[in-house]
Amino acid sequence: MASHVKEEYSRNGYVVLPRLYSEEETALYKEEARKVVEQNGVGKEGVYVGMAVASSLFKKAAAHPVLVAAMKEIIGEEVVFLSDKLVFKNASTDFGSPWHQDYPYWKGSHKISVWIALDDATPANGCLKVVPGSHLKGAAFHGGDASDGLGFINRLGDADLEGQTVVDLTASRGDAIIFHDLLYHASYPNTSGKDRWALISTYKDGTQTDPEYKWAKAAFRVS
Ligand SMILES: O=C(O)CCC(=O)C(=O)O
Repeated sequence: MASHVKEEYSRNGYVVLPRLYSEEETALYKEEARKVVEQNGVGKEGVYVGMAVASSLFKKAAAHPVLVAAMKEIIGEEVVFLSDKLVFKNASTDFGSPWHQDYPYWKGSHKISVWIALDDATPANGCLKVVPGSHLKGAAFHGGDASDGLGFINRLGDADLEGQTVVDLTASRGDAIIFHDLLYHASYPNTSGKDRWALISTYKDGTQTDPEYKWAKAAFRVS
């Protein structure tokens, strides 16, 4: 069956899989994520890396067959899950993520991430925003000011965004947004007082050799 996944991903640098996870699955993941946060905390950055290490439920989520099929279209036959993280925003952890590409964090081969909504996400509670097609510009210099202590040490500067078309990616619980590691993306602060939790999982082409990634503790082939 012809699929839009590869074409859309190649053109825009991202593609949405609506309702990849059911209401029940998403509720279960949020509940499990809450337990992980209670046990480990997320600090001021609102980020907890290693959900699939903390719970086998997230390992299972990472291998969802529809997601794996989409990844295979984009990556090829050998799809490896590397790691995942919870990005947690609520009334007290309300940061917006600054504009960046993910590539400076990964290095080596290109990685593909999937942003999974554990809550409905809008500009009011911190949904993603992207510059469609920006992945075609190549790796940008990340010289933006990172002195606010919120993490995200790699930041694009204002000039990189000048004149660019920005699209808000509102999402429903269970939606998955697959995106290229060169896509310019950011997220809104959460001004709603309500939760905006997202699970972000990262994959790579298993045929590519890479530096040793210490953070990829739960890496496994999913295809
Ligand atoms: O979920 C968010 O608020 C954005 C996270 C993000 O941009 C990232 O982790 O690369």
